[in-house]
Amino acid sequence: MASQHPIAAASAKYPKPAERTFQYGTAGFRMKAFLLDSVVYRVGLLAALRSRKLNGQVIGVMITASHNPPEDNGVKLVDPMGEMLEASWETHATTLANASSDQALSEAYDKLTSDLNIKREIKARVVFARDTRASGPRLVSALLAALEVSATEYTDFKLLTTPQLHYITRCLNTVGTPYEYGEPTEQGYYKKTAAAFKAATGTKKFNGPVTVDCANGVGGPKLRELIKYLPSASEGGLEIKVVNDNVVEPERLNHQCGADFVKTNQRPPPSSHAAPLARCASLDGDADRLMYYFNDSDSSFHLLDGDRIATLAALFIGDLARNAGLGEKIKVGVVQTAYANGASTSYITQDLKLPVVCTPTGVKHLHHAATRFDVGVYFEANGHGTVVFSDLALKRIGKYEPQSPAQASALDTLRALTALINQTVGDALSDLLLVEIILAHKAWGPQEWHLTYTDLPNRLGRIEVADRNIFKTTDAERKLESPPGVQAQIDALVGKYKNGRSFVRASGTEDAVRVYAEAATKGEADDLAAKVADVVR
Ligand code: NG1
Ligand code: ZN
Repeated sequence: MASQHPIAAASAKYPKPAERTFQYGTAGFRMKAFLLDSVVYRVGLLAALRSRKLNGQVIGVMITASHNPPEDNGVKLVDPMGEMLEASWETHATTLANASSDQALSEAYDKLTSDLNIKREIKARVVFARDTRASGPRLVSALLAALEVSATEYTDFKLLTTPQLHYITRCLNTVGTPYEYGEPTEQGYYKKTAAAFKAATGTKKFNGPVTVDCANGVGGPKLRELIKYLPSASEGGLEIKVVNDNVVEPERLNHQCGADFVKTNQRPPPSSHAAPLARCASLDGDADRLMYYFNDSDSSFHLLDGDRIATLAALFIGDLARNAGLGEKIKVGVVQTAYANGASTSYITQDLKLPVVCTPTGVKHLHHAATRFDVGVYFEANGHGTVVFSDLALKRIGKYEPQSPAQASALDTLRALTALINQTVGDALSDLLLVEIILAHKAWGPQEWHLTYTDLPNRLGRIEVADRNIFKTTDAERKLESPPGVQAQIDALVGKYKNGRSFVRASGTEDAVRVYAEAATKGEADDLAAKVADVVR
């Protein structure tokens, strides 16, 4: 009998659960952790292929399920510049994950190797990390099996936030180039971020502490580490109070805390005892999402979500560019999804006079659209986002000779921000520092930030339907083209409400359909959402 293919032999320890179909979605593969061993093994194989295809550039593998409950886990690939995996390779990931047997897997692997013209002799290089979930170490062993059988050179970065792994991946692939991104280590990340934070702060003062809820995830220990590199409050630095950073009991991850809890429930974590007007923020389980919130003096709760962070960043960076004398040379634009509050979109176009682009849900779409601007600010309403600077913008910011002390000061701050902001992907830690810098420069508290515009009341619902795949959208998910006739019914309903807007789309991460509605009053938004939900059911 012919000896078994090594890929198939190693796969025998990680059998695919029968009758399961996997799909590489907006967040990679994500599900109950006990189902993931075969998926992670196969993703490891794909990482090796991707690295060989890209001439031995380093590919990242992150094991995390972000804001999902503790019993879930997930895995996703990071491309060389720290971006999400290129879309055409998502299909290859899905193909490998669904190969029905060890033998079928090795055949699919060989077929991809030849179809994609991948040269086996090129050295494959992979870096990986995980969040604090209990299933992480077990899934890492499945990944290691794949990296070893595919003769891949790898580095295990153990526990990292998702954005830290994106940062390290980009650093490794830019070493010795004109686009060098930083030192490719966790310490390098802290050093770069802290130095930029100090430079961007300048002589400005922080108005009291910020309390950060770390979702009992990996963001807790990493934020504590980052704080060691920042000036202390007694040295005039920012006081950061770290809460919900218990990673010893993994069942507490994302439980009654974290960015997703705050956004979904529109209230602070029950453990929060914040004083009126105190700045509070929440990270999600892998620290790529950030939510701000506060209670005003009447104890009413106000959320400062991704739309607010985007508008604040666009306002500040637009002003800095103008004040630095680069207003004509650097155009700022904002990218949102259909979930962005309509009031934020009006504020950007009418008050800030900046262009807005709407893309489908999923950071890869937003990121891609943002790279078309000189400075592209993108955030999902749920707090995932960042700012990307084009090469040309970086060059102009780097070379410009200021014509006055005022220009020099704005330019210094702008330069510091290009280093502070994690341009690879949304990063809650660097976004947190960005917000704090902006508030300090403007001498704003959360209330002044909140007063920039008034959110339209809105409602987000989740409906389970027999087959969510029949819901097909167009126009950046704002309109349904199927099932036929449904959009006309939605339009007729929307027309009856002042400032009404509503759309329906199938979730990419859950087996459900989401209904979003906004209108002039809370009662009307709820009513519109309920009526649209009835149409969909
Ligand atoms: P789906 O399930 O496709 O709506 C959710 C979020 C997205 C994005 C992805 C990936 C909402 C309404 N949707 O997508 O914004 O973050 O998860 O995690 O928040
Ligand atoms: Zn996340």
